Amino acid sequence: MNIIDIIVPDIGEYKNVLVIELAVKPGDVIKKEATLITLETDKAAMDIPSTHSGIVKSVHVSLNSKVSQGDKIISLELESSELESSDIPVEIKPEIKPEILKTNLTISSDIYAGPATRRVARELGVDLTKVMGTGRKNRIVSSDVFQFVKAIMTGQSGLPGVNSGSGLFVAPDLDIDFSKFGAVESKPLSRIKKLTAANLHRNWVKIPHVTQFEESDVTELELFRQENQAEAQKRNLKLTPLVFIIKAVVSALKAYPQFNASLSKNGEDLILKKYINVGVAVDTPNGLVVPVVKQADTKSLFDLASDLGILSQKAREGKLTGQDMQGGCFSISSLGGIGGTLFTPIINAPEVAILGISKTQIKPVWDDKTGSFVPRKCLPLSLSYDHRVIDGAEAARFIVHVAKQLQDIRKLLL
Ligand code: CAO
Repeated sequence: MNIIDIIVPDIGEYKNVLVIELAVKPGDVIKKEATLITLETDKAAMDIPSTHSGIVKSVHVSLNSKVSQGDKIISLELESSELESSDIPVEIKPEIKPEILKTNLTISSDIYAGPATRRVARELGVDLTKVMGTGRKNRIVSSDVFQFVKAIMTGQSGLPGVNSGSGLFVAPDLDIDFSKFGAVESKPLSRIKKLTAANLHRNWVKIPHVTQFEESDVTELELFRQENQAEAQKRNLKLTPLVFIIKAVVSALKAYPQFNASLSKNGEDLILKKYINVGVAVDTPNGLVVPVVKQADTKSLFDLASDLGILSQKAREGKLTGQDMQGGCFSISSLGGIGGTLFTPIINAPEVAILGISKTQIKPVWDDKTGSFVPRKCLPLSLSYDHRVIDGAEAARFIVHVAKQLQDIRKLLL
């Protein structure tokens, strides 16, 4: 038997270089130039090819181990045709990784992809565990990697090639076996949850969010609301604070039209809308949906209460139509019926801002007239806005406007 050792060749000044891929195992029949291992330094990734053809008898390195020039990589039983060949010089071309899409590279020996595909993935910084293979036996081919990158760059999810039901980047260490630490149960995400997850993730990553907080003294408003509750009930309606908040938001959208807008596709223009449709986040057993109260600026408090009642009921029964959820200009997410103090809602693109509502609390507020603290009902507001479109000062003016409208019921009803 003619067995030779293939060693790490001259790799320049590098020493103790990390083995990031192991492409062979004992028993493999390999051809000359086949990749044996891939090394990664802080600047480059390089494949180390075999200098001969033959059968791998043993592998002397392991994944994540470190090697230097001269270290044994494998022992190879030479093919008969190789017996006469002498040492073949090997040229190693370091591949400088571009500074784009540098996701955490996850190393997995279970990935079914050839060295060329792996190289493409490395160059683009793509984690192959997230790519779905379309080749034979689900082998990942180069076009799958390009498709994956395209899906991410164009903000699309659910495309072939993106190996995640929700189109999300999954944390690289999610192949942990959690059952090692205790009992677990795996539950599939609902279709709505997957769609919401992909949208929220895209919006969070793509839109530079800032959240501005404010509090509104709604003591008078709450009195008015209670006084009119009986009348609402006669009409089979419920006057919740949200109805008044929609009114206040409509007023603020009229005063600050840049909030009633979307960026154009090329990002060069702001499209100002001359209609006011307000989306309302509704919590349903299957996940979050955002039906839209259409032409909110033309509606009375009772009309708004009626729309809200119908839409939230349809949402909870899973009966919303595409039409019900289209055309929103600005969204409101109210957690006021649940509790909590303040939160940072995520903008519902292509809208440019969203108002979060938390639970009204009784607080001591300083009263200049009496020179004392008096108990007042305070409603916490959180306005998240797209900072590419809206300046901080504009956001502060908008939220103060909303707060003042709610504070002074006469203004609201005008
Ligand atoms: N402070 C104190 N109480 C409030 C309040 C507030 N800000 N907002 C509502 N309430 C009260 C209501 O008056 C009502 O009280 P009663 O039961 O005594 O009449 C109770 O809380 C429940 O209100 P509601 O939830 O039925 O009605 P709503 O109009 O406030 O909200 C809807 C409707 C559909 C928006 C809401 O039910 C819902 O689904 N909210 C969750 C939205 C969500 O999940 N957002 C998070 C999205 S992720 O960013």
